[in-house]
Amino acid sequence: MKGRTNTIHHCKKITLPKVNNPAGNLTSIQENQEVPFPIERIYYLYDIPGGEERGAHGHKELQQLLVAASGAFEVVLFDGKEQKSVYLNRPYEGLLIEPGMWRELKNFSSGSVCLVLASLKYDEKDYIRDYQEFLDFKDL
Ligand code: T46
Repeated sequence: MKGRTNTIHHCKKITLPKVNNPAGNLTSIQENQEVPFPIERIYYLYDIPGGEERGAHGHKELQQLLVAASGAFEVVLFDGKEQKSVYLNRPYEGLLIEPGMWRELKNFSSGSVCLVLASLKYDEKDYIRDYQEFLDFKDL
């Protein structure tokens, strides 16, 4: 299971295609092209009250692309040993998160929308919501 051995260095910010138009820009995302996985699910976080944080869990198998479709927010990734913080504030950039990352989402700007493309359907069994269990999963 790759989630056990993945590190934060397997997660990266990517630039998505942007079609510029004076009438408004457009970005498209295609499975197995801009995202390296089949897209099984799309969901989005919105109406996030100021000061709220989301996440604080890991996934065993799930791959995701996070996009700040509107506004901005910070994603902090931990692999159990190292951590990095990624700021998303452009609708043509995405953060690829590989399985086996503890993540925390914070500092949401007012009106921000976090769009998520996911490789699997929703399954609570894929979640690790306890940090010690996460470290055990990572064999740390
Ligand atoms: C992640 C971050 C960025 C569903 O019923 N279906 C779904 O597809 C999802 C994602 C969640 N839910 C339910 C499960 C909980 O009862 O919605 C509730 C809130 O989910 P959660 O507390 O996991 O929400 P976040 O914002 O902390 O995390 C979500 C995703 O779960 C997670 O994969 O990486 O967004």
